[in-house]
Amino acid sequence: MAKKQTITDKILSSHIVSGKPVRGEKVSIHIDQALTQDATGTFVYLELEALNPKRAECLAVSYVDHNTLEMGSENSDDHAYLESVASRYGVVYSPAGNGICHTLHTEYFSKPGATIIGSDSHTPTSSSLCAFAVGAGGLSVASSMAGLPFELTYPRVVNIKLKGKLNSGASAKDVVLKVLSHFGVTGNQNTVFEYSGEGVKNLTLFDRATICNMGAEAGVTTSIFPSDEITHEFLKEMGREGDFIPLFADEGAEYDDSYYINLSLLRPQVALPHSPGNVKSVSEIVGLPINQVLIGSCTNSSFEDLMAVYEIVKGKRVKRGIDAAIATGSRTTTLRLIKAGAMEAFIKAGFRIEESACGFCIGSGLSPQTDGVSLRTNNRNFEGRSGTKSAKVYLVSPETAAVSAITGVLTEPKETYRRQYDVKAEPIDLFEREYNPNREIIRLDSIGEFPTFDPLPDSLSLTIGLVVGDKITTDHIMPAGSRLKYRSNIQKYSTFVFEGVDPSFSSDTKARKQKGKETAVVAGLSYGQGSSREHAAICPRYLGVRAIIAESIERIHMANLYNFGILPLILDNKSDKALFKKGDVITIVDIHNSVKSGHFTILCGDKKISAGVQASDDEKESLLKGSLLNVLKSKSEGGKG
Ligand code: MIC
Ligand code: SF4
Repeated sequence: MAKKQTITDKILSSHIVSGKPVRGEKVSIHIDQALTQDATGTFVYLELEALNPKRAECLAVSYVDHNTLEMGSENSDDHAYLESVASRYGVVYSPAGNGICHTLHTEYFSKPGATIIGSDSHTPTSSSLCAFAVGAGGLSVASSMAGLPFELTYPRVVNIKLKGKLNSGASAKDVVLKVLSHFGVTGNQNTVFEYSGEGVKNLTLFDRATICNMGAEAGVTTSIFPSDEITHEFLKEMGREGDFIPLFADEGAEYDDSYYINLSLLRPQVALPHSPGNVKSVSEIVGLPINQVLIGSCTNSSFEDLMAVYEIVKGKRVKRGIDAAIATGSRTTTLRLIKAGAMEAFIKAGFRIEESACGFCIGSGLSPQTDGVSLRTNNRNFEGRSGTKSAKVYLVSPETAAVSAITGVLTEPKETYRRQYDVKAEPIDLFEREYNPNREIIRLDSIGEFPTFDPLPDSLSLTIGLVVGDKITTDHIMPAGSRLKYRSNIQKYSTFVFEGVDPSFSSDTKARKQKGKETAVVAGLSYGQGSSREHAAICPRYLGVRAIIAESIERIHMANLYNFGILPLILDNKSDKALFKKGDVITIVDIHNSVKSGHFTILCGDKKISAGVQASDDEKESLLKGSLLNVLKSKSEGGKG
């Protein structure tokens, strides 16, 4: 009898190019769609240029949504490059102002059964439409665009069963905060959360999008909802009925684990500073004084989310002293809100209306006051990400944010504000679709030189440049906010590596490199969680970091380390971390054989410490050659010769 399949099994088995569909094994899959955003995108396209296919081999969309502030010419220079290179390779282009990549991709491109790769960790938002959408480093996205398969570990699948219906002020954000409080933000690599149960039909498409989006905070590969009548209706409304296919797990499919949530019993939740996994019920901390309320981001900026806000704030005013702002996720939502009369109500209530973009979520504007308390509907509250190191960011649903904006303190919403409206979504022609192989690519000042990466030597003597604790995020490694505009210039951006952790790290590491000496960083659990930014590997590598020695490393960051030739050494005994001190000089010998066997011995003074690298053959090749780009380039040159 044929094996009963999960949704994950169904999509992956129809896309496998090589490898066996066995949990924990590496498989390569064909990719149907790729998305990029500007902050990671300039590098994706510089890499695509290096690979130089005739044109993008899959449906690819380049969104401009992160760096839209344009304080100085850097962002505009990047946009000019992105527009021209999109035309050159036949990539669909979405200019600044259209909205956030994940919201737009869900509205206009994602479809049931598709495989999607994106240079952004929240790409799983598109799995709300029953696609298999994963975040990845830029080079992995560029190679998918060049037509190469994408390698991943065949995931374990956790069934999250929903029953009942949300009420009493709870909404989708509270569901995913509950999931995060149960699973935490570490130790969920190579896992998919598949949602099922009768409660699923009570969640709208954008409720599902919020839940899939924040699965990224748990570190899972993706989170998937079935393709049902809600999916069908959504695609019809967006003029894409032809993209619909029903898709469910087989009755009796085998899961690796399951978790139940009764939506009817769920109450509003809040993630406390500085982690999305630090969750409590709002009722436990009601009355907390706040300074700022920000509603929007790729998590809670849909029509339904903002109409719930409208129901709460219409005819009222934001409390004096509270800085309150709203940003829609896309132009589609903005137009619909205008038609429904909600924009007028927001303006009269005293909200600032922001552009449809990432904005405050990535610390691009609206940084809170010193020590300020900010209530936000976005998905990450890492220390300093808001642009104010001393600020405390709390993550809540749009309902909780809206009632609190009126009272001026954290307040629990008690009723249901979600209703049905007659105003339907209207698809708009927002995208530039052009393929001009002769298009001249525009390279203005912001676009720096792409660094080169020398192969891995057989022995290394490295100075421990930094020892850090658990849950070091990519925002710690490569800050965004006001530094984001240097993303296309590694020489400049690398001056900010670990800025908030150790301000002299960058200059010390670079000075060491100039003397011919290289560096290692020692970390605890879950190193590199958060964003997909490959700059968190490229910039340290540029400064001379050759190894990360850690208790564990998160999936996307691990792939970025392989892609740019940094050794990710996982300690066999976690307690050995205590043996390393900043300034120690370590030696690693017989590296080439160690990469092949996966077993390393690190010599630190008179101590011998064992560590491992669990890489696939392709990842090993990338480590040895110094970067995946070197591997791909040598293959294509070999092919030509
Ligand atoms: C984020 O939410 O951290 C970002 C900014 O969208 C990143 C991508 C980036 O760093 O450009 C992500 O999630 O991958
Ligand atoms: Fe943009 Fe924030 Fe979403 Fe990242 S999490 S894509 S910065 S809105």
